[in-house]
Amino acid sequence: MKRKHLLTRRQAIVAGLTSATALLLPGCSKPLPPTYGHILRMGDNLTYVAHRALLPGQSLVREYSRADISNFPATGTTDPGKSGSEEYARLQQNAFANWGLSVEGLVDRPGTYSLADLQKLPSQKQITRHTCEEGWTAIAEWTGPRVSSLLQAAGIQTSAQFVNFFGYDGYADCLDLVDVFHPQTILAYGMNGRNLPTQHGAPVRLRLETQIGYKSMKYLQRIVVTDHFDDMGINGSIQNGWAWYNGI
Ligand SMILES: Nc1nc2c(c(=O)[nH]1)N[C@H]1C(S)=C(S)[C@@H](COP(=O)(O)O)O[C@H]1N2
Ligand SMILES: [Mo]
Repeated sequence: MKRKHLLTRRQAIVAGLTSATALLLPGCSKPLPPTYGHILRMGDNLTYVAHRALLPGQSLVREYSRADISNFPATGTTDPGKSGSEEYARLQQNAFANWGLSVEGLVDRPGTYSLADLQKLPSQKQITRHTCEEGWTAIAEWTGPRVSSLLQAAGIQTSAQFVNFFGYDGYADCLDLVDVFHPQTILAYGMNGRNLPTQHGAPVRLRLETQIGYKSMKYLQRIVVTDHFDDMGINGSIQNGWAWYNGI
């Protein structure tokens, strides 16, 4: 998909931040997530408020060309089957034929969506830059349906506010609906034209292009739509000292 307004997002942020009054815009009508008001996280709060105020139109991140695709390191968990998840190891043995993404919570049609179900949804390809908090970046092409397509297929209810994501390695995280419904937020089952490799989150990972790398959860198992913010306890990012919102 060719996209014209590639620089809009960064330009909007820079333009907005240089104007001090912009932070006072009443663009963020929803309250901040309740457990997110920690003093050490004030800067992140500011980022969250500024992004939500300045980027109401879900502006797109930059997309690259095939020639830009780079070497791509794998970090964090690189094989849940070898690091403690028997369930994942069993799915692996069967080439993920029995894998399914459980969709729960505030949806009219909760259930398990197989790889074939996800592949039936309209899919898109995007070549984007991944930025890890460790200080490296890498570019790859990702293929899969938008998270919004799945949630619409599942009948997301109007009371929805957040979506919680769970991975086979015990990771848990949550996103607000602005990020969930961003047009480049996808459930990637393909990477660089092949099935998503194990070290990068097989069979399906989240690609959340609007935030830093650790928010793109690998090894997806379950998603739950809720009407309240949940810090996800010790499996979530906040209690481990990571920012819940880390927009780029
Ligand atoms: N389930 C799960 N998702 C995860 C991680 C992880 O360890 N487990 N690591 C995160 C981090 S810190 C980064 S930078 C990216 C790394 O993705 P990659 O291994 O494909 O490079 O995945 C993110 N998602
Ligand atoms: Mo990372």
